[in-house]
Amino acid sequence: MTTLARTKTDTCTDSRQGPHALTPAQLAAYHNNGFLSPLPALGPDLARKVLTKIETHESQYGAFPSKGLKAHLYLPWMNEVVRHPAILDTVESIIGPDILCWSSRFFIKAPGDGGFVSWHQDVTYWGIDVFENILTAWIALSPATRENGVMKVIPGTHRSIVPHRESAASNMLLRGQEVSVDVDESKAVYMELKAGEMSLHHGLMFHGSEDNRSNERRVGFAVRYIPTRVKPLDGLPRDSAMLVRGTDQYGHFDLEPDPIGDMDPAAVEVHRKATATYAEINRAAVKKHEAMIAAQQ
Ligand SMILES: O=C(O)CCC(=O)C(=O)O
Repeated sequence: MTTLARTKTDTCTDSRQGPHALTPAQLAAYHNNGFLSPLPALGPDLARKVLTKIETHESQYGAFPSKGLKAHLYLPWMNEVVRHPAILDTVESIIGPDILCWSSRFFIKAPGDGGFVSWHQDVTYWGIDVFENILTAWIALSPATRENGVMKVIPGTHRSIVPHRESAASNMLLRGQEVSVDVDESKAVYMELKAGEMSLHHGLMFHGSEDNRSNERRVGFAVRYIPTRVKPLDGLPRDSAMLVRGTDQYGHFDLEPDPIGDMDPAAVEVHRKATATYAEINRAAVKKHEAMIAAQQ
């Protein structure tokens, strides 16, 4: 495996405030393993309400475009999820008090649809500094079980970066990317969650999931949080993100506005521009990371 210089996971100033702050033991486990699960997030009642809103939205507008990428930009009830205090208290413990929601997307698996997620590392295609302390809060809006294709991780894989290739058709990732190294499946930890709970995983963590063999829909919402100090890679189109806690003294990203109403036209336009820009960034970022990995081998 290609090992990068020490990531900033170890160097960030931990900030512990609010009732859902992590304990020192949980924080140590996160830094050591690269993930934490299960953790309280929305709770069962709010998770059920959000799921009902998603279903109503789908029945009105059809499936979310681009897997619901950044739906929090045009749906106030998804915006409330990315700003939920229990989630932000927990995230703050790891990345500090000044927090951007860089992105979000749904991972929805219908029974028997064959959708799976290959083993991959997130930050290799995000266009942001891979050395940084970046994480995903994966929020279960329905229960996530072994049978319905819960997310799995390989503990300790967040300390290095490996090359990726693009793979099979029913892969649910935007580019179908997967690590091009052998993965020891016997070490996989399956992060089962009740509706309203979440897991956290580091941006370099090897993770993936199998197909849904149950009779129920698995609905997950992955939210990507970064500290405001994180820099986009040089030479990419200017990216945007939403400030969800604290202040932004750096201005590395254009700050996205909160939506004022469901599908508000101005918010829909902000979303269209942000996702179009991200499509360009994603293509260019893959090439930059490949070049960086090759240079280190
Ligand atoms: O929901 C899944 O099965 C995979 C999620 C994932 O790959 C991610 O959050 O980056």
